[in-house]
Amino acid sequence: MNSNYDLAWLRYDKVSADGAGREQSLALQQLQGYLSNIVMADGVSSQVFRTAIQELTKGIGSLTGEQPSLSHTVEADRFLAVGTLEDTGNLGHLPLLNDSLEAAEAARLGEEGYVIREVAREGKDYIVIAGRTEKGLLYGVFHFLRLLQTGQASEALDLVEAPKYQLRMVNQWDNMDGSIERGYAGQSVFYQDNKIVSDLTRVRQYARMLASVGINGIAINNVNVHEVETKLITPELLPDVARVADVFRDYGIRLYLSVNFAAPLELGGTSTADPLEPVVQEWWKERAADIYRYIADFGGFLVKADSENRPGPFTYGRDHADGANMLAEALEPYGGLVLWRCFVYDCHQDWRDRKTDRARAAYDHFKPLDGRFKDNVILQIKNGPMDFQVREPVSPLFGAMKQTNQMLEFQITQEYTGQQRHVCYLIPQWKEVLEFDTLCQGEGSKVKDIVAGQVHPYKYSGITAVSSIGDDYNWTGHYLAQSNLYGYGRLLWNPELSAEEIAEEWTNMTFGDDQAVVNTILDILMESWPTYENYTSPLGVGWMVVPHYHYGPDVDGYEYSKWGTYHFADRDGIGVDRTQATGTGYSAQYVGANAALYDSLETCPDELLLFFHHVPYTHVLKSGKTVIQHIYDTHFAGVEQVEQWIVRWDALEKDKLDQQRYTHVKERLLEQLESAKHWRDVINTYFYRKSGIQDQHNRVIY
Ligand code: GCW
Repeated sequence: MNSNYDLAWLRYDKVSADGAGREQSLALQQLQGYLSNIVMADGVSSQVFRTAIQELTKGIGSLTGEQPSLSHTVEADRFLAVGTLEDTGNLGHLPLLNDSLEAAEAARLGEEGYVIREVAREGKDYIVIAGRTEKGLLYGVFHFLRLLQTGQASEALDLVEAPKYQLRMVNQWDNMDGSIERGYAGQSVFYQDNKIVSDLTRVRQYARMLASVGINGIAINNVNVHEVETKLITPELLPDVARVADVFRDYGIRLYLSVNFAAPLELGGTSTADPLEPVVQEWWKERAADIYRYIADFGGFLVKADSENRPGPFTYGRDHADGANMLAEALEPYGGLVLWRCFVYDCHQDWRDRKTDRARAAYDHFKPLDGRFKDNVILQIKNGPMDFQVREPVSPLFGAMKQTNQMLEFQITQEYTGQQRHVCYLIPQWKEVLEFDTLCQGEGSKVKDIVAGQVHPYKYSGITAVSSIGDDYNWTGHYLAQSNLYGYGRLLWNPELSAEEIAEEWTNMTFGDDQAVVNTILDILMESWPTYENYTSPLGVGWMVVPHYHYGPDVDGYEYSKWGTYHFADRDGIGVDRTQATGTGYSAQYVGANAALYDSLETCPDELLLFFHHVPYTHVLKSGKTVIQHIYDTHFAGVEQVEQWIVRWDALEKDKLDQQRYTHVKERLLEQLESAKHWRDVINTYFYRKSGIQDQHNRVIY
């Protein structure tokens, strides 16, 4: 494993009074008096508290070039006060905050929120960073450092923050041989040679990065649980898993494991994995007892069952509620959760079968089970009904189950969005998903509120995502792809932040505040998702990628396969008829006006047209263009956009950016350009040959 790493957005580059970083340094100068003394409230001492203090001293030390002093007593007139409201909250005889905190604010803090506020008392003037708990304090510290880094801190600070979501997780698809399923940034930082690595330095650094954006849970192994990984829940490997849990605990992050549903059969010598067999139930209870002996705060199990050839309850004629509940019962005495994935579909479909529709699968399997799951089960649902395509509708399963906890699954790793060779900033896509109004309880039943348990009163809910990191020096393969990991955490903390705000924060923290650099990067990020969509598969139809590998175009790669991912292009038209009258009826899984919107050719939004309808190439879009002309135009435009980015990158003064990052990004942009041209020419040529229709602008099509 590569043990060298970039500090990502936690660089804390020292800010000087001139040149780059001027904005920050002005803010720092104002705060100088406060920053040199940190006073800790009495009574707090946990490991997370120590982490918070370490982060604060390290961050301030690095940003100002001066190590702050640390004490329990108030000597200076100005200082930074840190503590928790749960404990005594006193600074000697001075109150930390309690009496300046309104009851309503205090209630809003919850378990993980914090206050940052200037307090003036008895001739002392101090900035307080306080959480209700140590975890809240840790998040408050990272927020404060972010304000310093981005030049937004001032002495008039006054803010109260709490996360929108209860579970804010990442899922590693790491295997113990060191490979990462759909990983595009090197090998695993967790495993090597079928063992958990002994040096956890990079894991610790990863924990810092995650905690700095508020992540509080991690599943550390691939949902496809292979032979060796099946043993992670046994005493043979638990001591090592516990070492990893210790690292994450220091940063307020709970550890989860993906489990193999057939584990009792494969490891335990039982003759079945039937969830209703007492011997199987007993086996899982014993494993739970083992796990909690090693990891008292273990989060729970993540399960991919009856999905893409993984074992599951269907083998025994049982359903997913039977399967999930059996595991939930084993974890229940310890407060553990079962995160049960809904990515269940027929991956052995006959392409000739026009009735089966993979998009329908999750809803068809799970909706009828509403009310049958135990309350420590959470259904984990991918954002769309297919599989993390550049454009998909939102899964109609969100909100469709009133009595079953739900959480949302995004994909940070760019499996279908350029594999971290192309820039594709995904926050705008995720925001569209979160803002989608399902109408499940009438208007205003948005996905963002459903998965916060604010539409139906779920006991557990939240958001998770497949991580994008590996042991590459820069963590994410493409340096600019760090923005997706950063932005993911920020969005989960506060989904009201705009994609631009998040991008700007990240860019400032990572690249400083040179306006030309910041503007160039910001523009590239903000244009990147629509650009990627432009030169890849059109109008929501998806796929058209090289099978299995999923990078680069292969229009018919999946067309005659078993995977249920078709576009049905012929000489007259293209698209999947998912309407109620003549298609698969998928559109009826949406509620009321949404079902009608997608079902009708007149109202269906352009960008999803081919997801829901099969239309002639001459069909006129709302944009006024025909489908075929749209395909040609967007594919030419997509390539031109990437060309423009390269022009802008070249125009940056090289000394404003370090050579390493400058050249790296340039190389990736050049690769993206080549790939985009390939996409353009393959797609345009394919549809020109199918349809025989000329480009109105007579551009080169082969
Ligand atoms: O999109 C598919 C990926 C698989 C992945 C699966 C899943 C972990 O191509 O590699 O398996 O999704 O989400 O389970």
